[in-house]
Amino acid sequence: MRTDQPKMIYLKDYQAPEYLIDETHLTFELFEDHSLVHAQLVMRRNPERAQLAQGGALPPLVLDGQLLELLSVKLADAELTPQDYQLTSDSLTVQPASESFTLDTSVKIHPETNTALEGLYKSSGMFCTQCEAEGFRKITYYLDRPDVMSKFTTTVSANKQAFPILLSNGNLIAAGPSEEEGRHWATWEDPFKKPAYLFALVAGDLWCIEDTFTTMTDRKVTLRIFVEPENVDKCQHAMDSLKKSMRWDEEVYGREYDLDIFMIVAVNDFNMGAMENKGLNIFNSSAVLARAETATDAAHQRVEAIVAHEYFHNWSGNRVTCRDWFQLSLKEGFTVFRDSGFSADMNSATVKRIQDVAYLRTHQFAEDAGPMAHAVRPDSFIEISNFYTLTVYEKGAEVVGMIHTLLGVEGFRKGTDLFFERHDGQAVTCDDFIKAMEDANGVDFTQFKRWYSQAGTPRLAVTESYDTDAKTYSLTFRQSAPTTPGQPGEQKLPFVIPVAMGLLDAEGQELPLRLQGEAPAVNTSRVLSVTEAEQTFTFVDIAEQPLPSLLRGFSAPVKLSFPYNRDQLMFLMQHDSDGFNRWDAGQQLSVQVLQDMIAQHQKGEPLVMDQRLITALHTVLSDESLDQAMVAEMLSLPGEAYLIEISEVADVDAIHAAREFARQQLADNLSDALWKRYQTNRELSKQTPYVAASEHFARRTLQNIALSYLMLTGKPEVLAAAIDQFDTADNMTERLTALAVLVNSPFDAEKAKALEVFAENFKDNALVMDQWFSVQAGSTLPGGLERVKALMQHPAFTMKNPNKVRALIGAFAGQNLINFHAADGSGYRFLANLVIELNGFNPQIASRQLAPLTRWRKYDSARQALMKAELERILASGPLSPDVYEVVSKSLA
Ligand code: B3K
Ligand code: ZN
Repeated sequence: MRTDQPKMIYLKDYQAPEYLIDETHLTFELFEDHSLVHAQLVMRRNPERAQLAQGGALPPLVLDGQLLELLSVKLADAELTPQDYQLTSDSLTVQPASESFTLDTSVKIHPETNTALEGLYKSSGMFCTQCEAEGFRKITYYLDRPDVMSKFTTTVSANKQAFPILLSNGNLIAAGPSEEEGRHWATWEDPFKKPAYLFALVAGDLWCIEDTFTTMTDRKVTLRIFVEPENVDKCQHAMDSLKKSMRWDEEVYGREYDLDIFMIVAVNDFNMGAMENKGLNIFNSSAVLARAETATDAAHQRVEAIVAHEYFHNWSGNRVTCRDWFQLSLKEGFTVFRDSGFSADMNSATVKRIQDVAYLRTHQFAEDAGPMAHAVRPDSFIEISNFYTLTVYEKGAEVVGMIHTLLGVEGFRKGTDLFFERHDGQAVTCDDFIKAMEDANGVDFTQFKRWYSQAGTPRLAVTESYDTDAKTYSLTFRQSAPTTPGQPGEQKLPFVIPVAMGLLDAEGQELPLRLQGEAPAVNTSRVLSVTEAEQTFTFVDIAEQPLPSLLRGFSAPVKLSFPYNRDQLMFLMQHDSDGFNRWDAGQQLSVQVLQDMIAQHQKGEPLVMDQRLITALHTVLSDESLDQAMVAEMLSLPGEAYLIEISEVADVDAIHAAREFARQQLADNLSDALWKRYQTNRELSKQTPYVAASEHFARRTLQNIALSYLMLTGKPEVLAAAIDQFDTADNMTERLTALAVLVNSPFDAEKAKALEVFAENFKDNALVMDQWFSVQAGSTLPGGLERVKALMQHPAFTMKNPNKVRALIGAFAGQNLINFHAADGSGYRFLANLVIELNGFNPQIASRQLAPLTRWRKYDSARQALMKAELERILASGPLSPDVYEVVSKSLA
């Protein structure tokens, strides 16, 4: 860990590298108590920089390297002595004597004690790597930056019995026994140039499932998924997802896979979901393993989406990569947009959109309003690992989605085709992406590009006016942007905001949309491009006062407001032709109703719920023609985290009380309809073998949400149904929901029994035990912190495994808001202690877990003081990793 004050790095300081690496030849010798890495780099002066320097002496070569024990350096075949080079804690500097040369280094490293899970490390006995963003420098001295792209050849040697499988990127070109007894080796060659962050190595005792995929040009690709032997029965869903992804990327983007083999390896200790290393993706086992008995429907969908995401990176990220890490959204925003399109096509597109938007509004909007707010293309950072954010990923995907909306399907495809063709094999910028979109379509996106540089969620306030005599209807849009760190709101320039919309008449029919000055219209849905701070659009031939449906499909990541009354929202819930907006009308109605009750609670008044919400949801529940997944989404009230996000000052107690009261009211008033839906679907679940497919997911989702409401009625037949579902379900989706409703219920004996039975049955399955931890960490019943502390003593829990930390600590601080925000500050103290502990061995996870404390400005003054004091305590706790230092210091600024 560095102890000196971490440095801020700026985009404006970017300079191309002085040297390039054409070939990288690596040899790894893996041992139990250390590993040796030999690197031979075939290098030359970067002609671009040489030209700028106009002759002159050759600049020094500064290689990145951290936590490496240097054993030897050879420059142009001559052994160097310590007088010939400079070594610091993060660099090795040598002085080349010619424009082209080779550099050989040997280093000793310690994967067996690497707890940060970055670089080369060991997980459950196997060796694996994680190099993005700057982990390769913990493996060998290198130009560890994405604009240095090289061809890699990698030889790995290890004990044959313990590590029968030796993998790296590309194709296997040779393998054999080592001279040393009991060891063997394998050599892999990757024909594609790549930056070091895409390097991967795996050595372990793994089994695999194998399949093939025939590409659009009839090439046969071998597909292998490697896992620990006991998990080989849980890979089929990932394999199916991979094949679907490969076909979809050919059909939708014209992208074909390029190597003869594609491999996925599942590892248990992993800081995030997965990593797109060229030809050798490394995955958190939670993002690979899925079968009915052990993984929920949501987990199946997550596996499908992550397999697709990483596979899609082969083009958006690997073939065309980022020039520097400020451009991260070039690959991440675009690839999230691509995986969302894939998931939408594989499942219900509307439901996928609803889920993405609910997530964005709850979490990304909160980030955008907090101390770490940054633009989609940030202009500075201390630690790049802190910028793998919801803004770069999800808002970045929304920005790409707006380009898609503005250009249409065909125009967008022309743009991506040009982008891939023009920049194949290059490291480029977000501007290059936009330029390809512009050039392919003959459009000017100069103003649109503000989405990449201005942070914060824009507000868009809309008002209407109807002229009865002229039969014209006008919508006026006023946009504004909030102040974010380093960017005053008043200095921000107007965004281009595509507003997809329609107008409904009193019967709910959609009206033809003709703007003043246009030819007569046929379309009833269109996209208005709002480009000015204030802008009015006037529609003609509007025979009666219409009701607008705005921002259909959430066509821009903004906070739109329109003064709808509750009857109008109920009308939109029933009649809007846009499914997303039907759901959103329901959410807006719920928010209004909940906000009434939040105010009542704050005034100490008894809570009274507007009965219209019950009526509206009764209508939804009774409509058997609706997609069941859609019914389930509409029945779900806005979450507490979202209600906090939209509050000026969040009153956690009032929000929790109001929402719980609303759930109880809905349960009591809709219990007949819910019970009917529950029983029908539960019967079907009993009769149908588990299938991981859209309509089955939909049926089980509605069944489960019905059960969670019904449980609030406390009726004995519901308790019996929950117990039966827990005992007899053939799949984790039903079993886990049954467990969750019991855990959140007052039936202590039944709860205890279910928890015990579950733990006994699944004690050997770490991923299932993660779910067991999460369900308990999320229980909002009093005493949450004590339960979590007790669970940390459970033999299945360890702080060293990121999945466990997320399952227990992350779920508590992120989802169990009423307990985490306990007025005495105990939740904050608990989290701060854990962050301090995690900082010592896994800075990335420490920094992630810290997020809830950074939002301190959102709460009442007493809680603000408590949260701030904990942040200050972390800052004073000793030498901090750059990761934690950056987040804490920015939060306190
Ligand atoms: N590219 C990786 C993320 C790497 C995070 C490094 N701290 C996974 C993904 O987005 O596909
Ligand atoms: Zn990604």
